[in-house]
Amino acid sequence: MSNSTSDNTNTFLSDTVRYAVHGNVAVITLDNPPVNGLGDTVRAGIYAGIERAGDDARINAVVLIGAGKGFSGGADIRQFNTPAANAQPTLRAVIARIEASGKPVIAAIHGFALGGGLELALGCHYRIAQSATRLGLPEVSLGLIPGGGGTQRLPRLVGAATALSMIQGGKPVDAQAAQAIGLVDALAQGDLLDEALTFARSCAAKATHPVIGRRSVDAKGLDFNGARTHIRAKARNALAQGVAIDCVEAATRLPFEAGLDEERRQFDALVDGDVSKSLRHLFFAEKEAPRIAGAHRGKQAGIDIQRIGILGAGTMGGGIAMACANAGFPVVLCEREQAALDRGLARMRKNYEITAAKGKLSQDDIEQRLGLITPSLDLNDFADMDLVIEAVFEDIAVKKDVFRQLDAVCKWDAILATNTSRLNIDEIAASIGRPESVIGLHFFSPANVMKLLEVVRGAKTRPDVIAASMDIAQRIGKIPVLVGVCEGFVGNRMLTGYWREAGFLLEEGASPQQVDGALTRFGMAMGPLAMADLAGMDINWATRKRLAPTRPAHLRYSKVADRICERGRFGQKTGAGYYRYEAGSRTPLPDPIVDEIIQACAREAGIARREITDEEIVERCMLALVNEGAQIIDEGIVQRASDIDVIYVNGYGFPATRGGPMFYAQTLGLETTLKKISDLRSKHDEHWKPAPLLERLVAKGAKTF
Ligand code: T1G
Repeated sequence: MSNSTSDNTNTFLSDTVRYAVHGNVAVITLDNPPVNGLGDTVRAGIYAGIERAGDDARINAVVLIGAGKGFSGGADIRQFNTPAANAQPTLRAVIARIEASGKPVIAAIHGFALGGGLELALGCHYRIAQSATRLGLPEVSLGLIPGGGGTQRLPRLVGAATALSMIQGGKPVDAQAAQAIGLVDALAQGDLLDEALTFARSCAAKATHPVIGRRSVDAKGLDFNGARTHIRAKARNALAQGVAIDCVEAATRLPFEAGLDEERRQFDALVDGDVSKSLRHLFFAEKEAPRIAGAHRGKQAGIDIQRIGILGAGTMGGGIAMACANAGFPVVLCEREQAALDRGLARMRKNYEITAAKGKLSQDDIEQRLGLITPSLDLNDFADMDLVIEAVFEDIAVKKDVFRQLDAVCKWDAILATNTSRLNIDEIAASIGRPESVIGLHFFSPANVMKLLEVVRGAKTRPDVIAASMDIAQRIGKIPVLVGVCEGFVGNRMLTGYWREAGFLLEEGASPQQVDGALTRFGMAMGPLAMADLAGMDINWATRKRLAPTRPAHLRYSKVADRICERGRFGQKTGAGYYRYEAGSRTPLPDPIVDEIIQACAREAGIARREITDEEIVERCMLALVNEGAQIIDEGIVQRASDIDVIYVNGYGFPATRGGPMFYAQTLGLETTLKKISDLRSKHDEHWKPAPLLERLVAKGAKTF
């Protein structure tokens, strides 16, 4: 007979926590969708439930269980830096109340117990988990450490070495692994509540119940300083990793309560810091980015993409084919000639072999993935494709011709996508009879690695084509951001001002290595000039020449990049650009030839070179990004400001620890940002005309875009 029959005491302890009595066991249910975040009402409800069970003589055990898809996803991240986060009872107080309960409290875990959710479970006397459960302390990914006792309890339960690995790495373990290390006491095979009630009754029969806080820590063989040296300095969570090590070390030398105090002190410093605020901003921004504003949440009916065709087996086409194959999608990869196809296939195999050499892929994996890619020399093989992505030469005439051929070959409801990085999607769409089926899928090189995908909606692109494109992007492991048509879409459009300022700073006195050094010290993965060399300077040179007739004559223009290109120096691909490169090396080396070009341009422009500070380099390059970003938001090219942050962090090496260009401006303060831009306008020229949106926001005292 099921022993989970409830009697009539099923009541709400708070808006988000329910209480029920099953025979002699009280059941406290967390019911705070979507992930049972441990917000203030959840904490208050649990506390009240433990009190009530303690006062009820009928009760001799308590089960704590989560409603919905998991036990608890941890503290309510949205409440951090608000009064609610520290509203009583705090998580520490709730856990202390559980530990003080004379009646055993059993955490019944399904789905996930993460962050504070696992800390809550660690405060319980016992833990039972369903097999398909993830248990972990991922706080470092948010620039935090466990702040609910995890750095003190986990080492006492599973040993300091295992605890340090889980906390510093932030990776969850499954229930079987959790049981193996002693993190859970039992696994539930059937109905979790039923088995938890039975388990609770067996626990209640024991004379005493384990309280983790009373245990000592086994720190044998742990080298905390060694762990510190292994932190990758550029890692977005490097700061939090270091603090996590400090707190686990504190667990090995401080009394328990003092260890909790030290953890709290360190947590409070991190949660108030800009790094964690930036990472938490990105956590939500990356979840929001793939959503189409105003569209119904969840899986939408409509175009179901199963078969993908890719035209062009070059670097981009091959990378896109690998991304699709990596996600298990069959791909038809078409080229005009066998040699190009063979080169593409060989490049893909080589890329996979490199990954395999690092132990991340087996030979079988490689064959399985390459087996999903069907080479073709016949465009008619695209006849049944649900989605065709062209990645041919970046020239509008070539693209239009390709689309005319696809229009003739592909089934009527196929989505026809271009991988162009900046050509006008509307112009391409207008060249065929079904513009509503045309969309831009701007992958970033290497397409099998970079997560960002700019999904460019044309003026006539159908909503279901957009929805299907955003969906397939996620299914192949990308973070799609929906953008509108403009010169350079979002990422590349913002680069224009960024590179403009870099060029001006060179003429005014900085060297390429100083410009790049200042920005990499700021946190950029790569400086703008080294990035230009990597991307290939010829592409932007062609764009500047195409746009030259439209360039306002009264605005300053740096000729440095053009002069470098005129010498056939296109960057790494030619062995020289802003820097020179030894044969076979990608290391940028200062080149006196470029210094001479810069000095000649400065002389021509009548610029007296001067000492340039890193601070000026960072300010001008960053604010150029921000000002253009504000204009992009104002034009509706993006759905939301945070989409720009997602684009720059995931596609352009912007430091996640600063949250993206727009979040960085918010951290500076919009008023300060506007003042700095206005000052630059007075010093330089109309390039620095503040974006009207920024002026409007500051005028009304807004703190965010
Ligand atoms: N707080 C607030 N909102 C959260 C949240 C959280 N902890 N976790 C998820 N959400 C939102 C998410 O933004 C989305 O919202 C919705 O819930 C569904 O999420 C004190 C300090 C739990 C595995 O880092 O890993 O505890 O966009 O789509 O795929 O020591 O969410 O729908 O409006 O991801 O089923 C530590 C983060 C917090 C876990 C569920 N915890 N979350 O995945 O759903 S800090 C975490 C996740 C902490 C303590 C410390 C996943 C999930 P919306 P979803 P899912």
